[in-house]
Amino acid sequence: MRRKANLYRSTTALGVALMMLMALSSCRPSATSTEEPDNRSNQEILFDDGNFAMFIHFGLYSKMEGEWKGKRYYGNAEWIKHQAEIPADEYMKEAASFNPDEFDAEAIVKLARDAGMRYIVITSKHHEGFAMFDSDFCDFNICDATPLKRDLMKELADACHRNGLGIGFYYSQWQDWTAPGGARGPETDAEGRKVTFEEYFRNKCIPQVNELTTKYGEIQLIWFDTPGELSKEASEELVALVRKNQPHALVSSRVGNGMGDYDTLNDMQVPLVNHEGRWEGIDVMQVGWGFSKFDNEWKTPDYIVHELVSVVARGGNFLFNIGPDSKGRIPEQAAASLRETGKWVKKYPQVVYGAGASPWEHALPWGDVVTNKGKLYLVVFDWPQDGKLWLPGLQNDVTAAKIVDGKKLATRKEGTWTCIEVPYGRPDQLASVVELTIDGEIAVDSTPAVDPNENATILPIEFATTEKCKVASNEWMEKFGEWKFKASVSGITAESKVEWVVDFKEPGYYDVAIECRGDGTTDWMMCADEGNTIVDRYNLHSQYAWHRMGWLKIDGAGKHKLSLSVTDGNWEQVGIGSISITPVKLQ
Ligand code: JFZ
Repeated sequence: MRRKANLYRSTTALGVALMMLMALSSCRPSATSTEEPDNRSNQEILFDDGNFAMFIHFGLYSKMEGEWKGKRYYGNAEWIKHQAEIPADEYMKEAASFNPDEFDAEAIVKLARDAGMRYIVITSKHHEGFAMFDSDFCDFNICDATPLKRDLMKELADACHRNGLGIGFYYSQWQDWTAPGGARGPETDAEGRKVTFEEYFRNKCIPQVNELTTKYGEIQLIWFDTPGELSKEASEELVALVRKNQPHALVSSRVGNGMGDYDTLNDMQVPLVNHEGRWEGIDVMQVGWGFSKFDNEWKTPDYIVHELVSVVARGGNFLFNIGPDSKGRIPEQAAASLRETGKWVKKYPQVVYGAGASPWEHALPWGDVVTNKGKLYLVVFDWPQDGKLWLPGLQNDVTAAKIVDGKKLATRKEGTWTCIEVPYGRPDQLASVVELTIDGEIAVDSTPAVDPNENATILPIEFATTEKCKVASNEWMEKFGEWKFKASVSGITAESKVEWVVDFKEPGYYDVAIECRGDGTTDWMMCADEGNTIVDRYNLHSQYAWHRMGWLKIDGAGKHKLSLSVTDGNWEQVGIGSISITPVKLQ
């Protein structure tokens, strides 16, 4: 059983009591269920211990599959009304020919189970305003406006309940592009009367959330989204409504105004260091959330496993999206990728279910670490070539080591390092798992360390300390809705300091490279605290790129401070993303 340090932001007395309980227990990373009662609701347990769930974007937009009037739209296919600027009345007419009669709730639930996922969250009404359930408060819904006339939310909720999965509903509470008064929706009704947001909220949003929380049995959560300019009172009212009807259901932080029971991080973002509290990382099978027939960038099992492990290792729960097509079918590529992911999860359940965050608090050069019942699980994505897996900073003695479901391994300590003797061939094509049993409470020095193998150790700017410059997160859209994030240092002057403290196992030469951007010629210098210095000159461009600085000499093993500076050139335009350090192997 896992306890997470929690920023439980419920306003109820129960919530406060729970928060205190969790804050207390979070000091004990490996409490077993016999030591203390588990007071968490089923929903909290599914979230905290399940760690892997399915997101489904399915709506009227799925009918278009990324195409409108013969034109292709890229990125978020669920935004096609907005992208193709389709007028509300024209868009609403599409419902008459939306017939996803191959939607098979049992098959979807089976796929989620095969993938190892513990609950499903489906869009019951996205920004387009179309309800995928039978609603008494707006006819623009799947039962009243389509030839199908099936309440697909009920079918999926029932199938989840029958098969022991949780069910949660996504509901777009602020944006409603077809309901008069909804954000980005028509400003007037059919009679030309001006309609306020308050009227939309009262007459559609609140009644529909009431339907979702009363008609579908016990639910896992309501996933509100894009709160926009929603008032604090409106967010409070939504939370109170969910609480009244479903006392144990969770509410996503995107209900707005700092409320909600857990944080949803930005799309496709895994934090670099452990994130406190109850939180969820989200990602998507294609580029967009709704199905697009033009999008072939299916995530591979390799990517999904890596992402899942990274989210769990940072302390979160992973919600991964698929989009059914216009007939309600799960695309074959999505199903195949998820099934393969599930095979891996079933082989290593202890790495996912009930697994806790990495004591290193960040990824390691070869992979990541999770904890479970006091044991350490090293998930290795880059299997070492020379039979030695190096673990930095573990202060405990290792009493046993093995490949999960495989042979025992020998380990030894070399200073602050633990060396695990591993076979040359990687045991698992996707990601291999090494189990360490250790003596006592886990104690780790999480200072970034250069991997002694020939892997490059990459140190993002988030691990540096900086002075007289600023670190900012840059975000940009690659395609419509495809967000990318990158932290970098800018505002550099001659006085700026950018420093990393890094642990080196051996003295010797290390090949250093810098990921940076700029405009034109710039001169660079890197100094190690022992006095060794290297310099170089680059002609930089607006895109981030790697530039090799070359061999830096480290005289003594252990922790060293590396300082990077720009000594000449167009400082204004310089941005620094990361550095990489690779041991130079010399006989
Ligand atoms: C929203 C929706 O607009 C989108 O269609 C999809 O449903 C997604 C899951 O959520 O998009 C967002 C919302 C918030 C951020 C990014 C995309 N964010 O905070 O980075």
